[in-house]
Amino acid sequence: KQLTVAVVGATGAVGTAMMEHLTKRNFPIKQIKFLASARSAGKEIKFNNQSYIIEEATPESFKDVDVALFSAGGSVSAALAPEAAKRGAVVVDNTSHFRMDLEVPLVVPEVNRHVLKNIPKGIIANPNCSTIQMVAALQPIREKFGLTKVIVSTYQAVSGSGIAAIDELKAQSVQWEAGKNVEAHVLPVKADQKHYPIARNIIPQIDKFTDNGYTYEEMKMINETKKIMEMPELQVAATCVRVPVVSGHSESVYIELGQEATVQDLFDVLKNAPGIVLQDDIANQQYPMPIFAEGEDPVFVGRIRQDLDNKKGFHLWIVSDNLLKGAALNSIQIVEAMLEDNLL
Ligand code: A2P
Ligand code: 11C
Repeated sequence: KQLTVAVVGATGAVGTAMMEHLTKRNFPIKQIKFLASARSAGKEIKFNNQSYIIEEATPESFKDVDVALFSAGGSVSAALAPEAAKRGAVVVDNTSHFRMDLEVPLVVPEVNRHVLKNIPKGIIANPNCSTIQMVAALQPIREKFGLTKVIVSTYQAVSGSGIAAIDELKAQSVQWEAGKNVEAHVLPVKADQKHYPIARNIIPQIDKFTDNGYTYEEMKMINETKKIMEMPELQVAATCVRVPVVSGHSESVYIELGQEATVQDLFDVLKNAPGIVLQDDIANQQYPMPIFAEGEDPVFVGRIRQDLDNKKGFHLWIVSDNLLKGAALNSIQIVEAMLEDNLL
């Protein structure tokens, strides 16, 4: 089946990755349109060696669209995703806006593709990038050994915060080298009061703070993990940190299983898990790193160690390209899963 597709936020960091991956995966496209803000309307964009004109996203943009891939920010999704769904499009939304809505499935195909059977609002949510790579790696372990607790600290790349943050890291690196004043306008959060340099720094704030002292990013990891894994009872804690890496989120994850296991048991499970590459050979200094994960599809897992005090406890290091499995690729895989299951 060939689909008419709209990419909303086509000029952004995720939108660009979305376009590259639609081509790379030979996605069955009948027609495609590229939507962004009025600022970009009329500009040319290249897709699959052809030129297209970017259009401003409006409710009418979605007439006759089968699948709308949204990554233009929460407020754009809030306003336009229901309009797209009303016009018959299946929406895959990359923002956090609808994720915790009980009538919106939140999907990582390797974990819970079965929920795609029921899409009451015509909207499917793509989880937060740092959540996706973690649950993709934990699901096969959980299936075999159970899971009771997750404590994660993230090391997140600037591209998670969009093109402006990538530009800022690059500009600040040049400013440092030249001995100039380092200017910070974007990170940690464009809309928050203070901004700090990310070049030569790490920032323990991603998204704004909620009332309980955790940031929204941390609460997203906690709540989305429970929803996707269908484990409201799972104990989850997260600390989310921005590091001066362009793309590729890294995570140090401590887990407690439902039963005792060995490192070799976890190797065996992860070696055969879909979408996972086990990269754990310390004798040869093999472990996942963002510089090698950038541009790659899989979730890389390594540094697996048994906790020294708890035989059910394990430490893992999980790395994946946040713009790919964390965003564009997972969105495309959701549509591919629907096609395979005859849901479109
Ligand atoms: P534009 O380039 O026209 O501003 P990023 O996350 O990399 O910053 O990208 C954000 C994406 O969201 C861009 O494609 C941007 O388009 C798009 N966008 C921002 N505001 C709107 C809007 N009001 N309507 C549609 N797209 C928008
Ligand atoms: C980041 N994880 O790295 C964020 C970006 O909820 O979709 C994705 C935000 C979201 O900044």
